[in-house]
Amino acid sequence: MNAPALARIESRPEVSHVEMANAIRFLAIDAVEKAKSGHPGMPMGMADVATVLFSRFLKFDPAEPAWPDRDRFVLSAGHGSMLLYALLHLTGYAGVTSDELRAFRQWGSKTPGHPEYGHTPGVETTTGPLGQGIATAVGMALAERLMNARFGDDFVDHFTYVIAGDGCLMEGLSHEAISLAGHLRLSRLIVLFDDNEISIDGATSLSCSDDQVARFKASGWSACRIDGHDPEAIAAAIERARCSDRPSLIACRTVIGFGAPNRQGTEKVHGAPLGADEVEKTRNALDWPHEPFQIPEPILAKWRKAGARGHVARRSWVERTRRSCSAARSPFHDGLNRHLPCGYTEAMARLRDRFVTARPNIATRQASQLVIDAIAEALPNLLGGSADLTHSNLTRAKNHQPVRRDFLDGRYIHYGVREHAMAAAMNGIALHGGFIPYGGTFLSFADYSRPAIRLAALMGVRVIHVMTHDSIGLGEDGPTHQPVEHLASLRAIPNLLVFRPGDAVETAEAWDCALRAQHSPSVLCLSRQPMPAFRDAGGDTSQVAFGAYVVVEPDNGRDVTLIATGSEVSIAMQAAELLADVSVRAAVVSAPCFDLFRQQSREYRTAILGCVPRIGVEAAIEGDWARWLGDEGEFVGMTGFGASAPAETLYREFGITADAVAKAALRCLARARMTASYA
Ligand SMILES: Cc1ncc(C[n+]2csc(CCOP(=O)(O)OP(=O)(O)O)c2C)c(N)n1
Repeated sequence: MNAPALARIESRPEVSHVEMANAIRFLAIDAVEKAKSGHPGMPMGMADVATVLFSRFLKFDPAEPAWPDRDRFVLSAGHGSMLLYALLHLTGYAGVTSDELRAFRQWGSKTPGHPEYGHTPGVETTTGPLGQGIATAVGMALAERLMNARFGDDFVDHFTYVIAGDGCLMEGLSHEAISLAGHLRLSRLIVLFDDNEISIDGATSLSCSDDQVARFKASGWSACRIDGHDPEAIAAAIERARCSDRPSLIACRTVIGFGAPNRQGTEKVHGAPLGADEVEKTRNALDWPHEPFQIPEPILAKWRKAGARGHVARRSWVERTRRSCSAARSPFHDGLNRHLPCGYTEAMARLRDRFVTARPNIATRQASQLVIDAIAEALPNLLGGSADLTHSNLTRAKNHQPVRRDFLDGRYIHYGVREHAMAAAMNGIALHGGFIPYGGTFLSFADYSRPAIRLAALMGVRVIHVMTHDSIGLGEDGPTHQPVEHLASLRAIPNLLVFRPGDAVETAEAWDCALRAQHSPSVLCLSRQPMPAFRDAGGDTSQVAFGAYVVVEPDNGRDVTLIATGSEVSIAMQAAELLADVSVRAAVVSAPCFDLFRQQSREYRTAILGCVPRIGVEAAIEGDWARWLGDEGEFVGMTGFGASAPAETLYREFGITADAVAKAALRCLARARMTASYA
């Protein structure tokens, strides 16, 4: 805004807080009305809180939405998306125009039903599944403190603010998240709780009697309750929270649908348009005579001025960091930069060569441990962790010290038994920027983190899940711990790379693919049990990057192709030898990543799979194996849950053996011959 324009605005009578808040309310009302769907109640109720936060506290610059030292704002109650879109529009984010608000929830608009990261400027994370936002924000607030410990206040010094509703706090995930945040004393995390005592079914008293303030205090937070419609009370509470040495909850008592005479305070206003009659009455009640989507110029100007507040802070951050010596500046920018440094490429290549030469017969979880140790120094922004299974997942590098509330220089996070919060926090860490997070648990517990993994895939963030104990091969712990359907169900998530490497070389290559996948999360499914090495160098290119490749090719053509993943590749190789004994030429294909294989050209896929009967081998349910096997193929794997016994017994009893694979191949060949003779 130029100086004369500012001077004109300053000479006018002051625009009131109420007018600014009503601008949010009516943009939400009008957009939901036009879309004929959406959630007006929450934006109307939280408009006062949001106005105070965005006009007095939040450090942001709409001209540079990705400025690294901005405060993060997370709308955990994502159904109230119009609150966020209204704020982005009012404060001047270029992409969020009045036309975009008019196109709320419509095809191609920047204003989808729930906020989507990467889709709308100023949206820090995708929210909508309740509880995810607050847990993701814990990761952001943690990343902020870790970066601050490394680079100091000049580079990193910001807050993470969250608006969460009753629904977010009812979700179990919120408990894992607030417990972790309290334990780590994430003092830059401030949650504004929309304490309106209403959810979809009606009063929250129908299903919940928690004392949220006491609950948060018990988890090590500062917590208070205020009138969420009193701007000075809101401001004072935020001031106090900013000075706390703990994360803070501000329970803002609000009226859902504030201002709608017949609907406010009831569930009717949660998720449906008010209707023309009630909109009219609300306009009268709140003294807002303006046409739909019309914001009077002085009010818009006041909002734009609020949006321009952060410009100076950003400029001074740019100057400050530019002045710092390059020794501090380059690692900071290297961390934010998604590319991997040369040192990493060399360290990984050295380790791969070592594996090729030594051919270690080790579990892939052990190979993964060696990978982490080998690259940890070259990748200072690698941030490890485990949900209390460090010694099983083998996720901690020798030089990784644990993060503690009094040691934020650490590089390893003991997430505790909180798989879901770990996955969501890793999303927040990746979104914040500066780190590549990875975290471990057992593959069978992927279900505990699945909603956060799905969001990572939807957002396209690089988060690496190390999931060990990947099949019945874990043995005696039994069927509760033996994943059978997990590979299939994870493979069903779009944009999630699911790797199941079969030896040390493949494990190194899978890690490399995961680290290079800048816009996809990955799951590394790793074995508990050792298995024989089968890979030779195969040139310098990663074979895992192709998703599937030939490990054994008979000299004079193929009769059958045996396709396997992980620990079953060696079973397929033994089967190929059995078949050779009866003069059947079997190729063996290792398929460590279906998703990457699907991305290869049709020619490549056909060359690998061969135009012959195909047998799939995987100690898991069939899932979408038929895609690779066709109708003529057969699958050797699990058809139900596992059992408690030593691994060798389980493989034998469930019929996942070289003998079973060879027999399946012979059956397919016999069928193929019969079909040919009829034709
Ligand atoms: C995990 C999940 N479960 C269910 C829903 C559907 N849902 C959306 S809003 C909502 C009620 C939330 O209540 P509250 O947080 O109090 O929001 P308010 O009514 O105050 O807007 C529900 C159940 C969801 N979005 N996410």
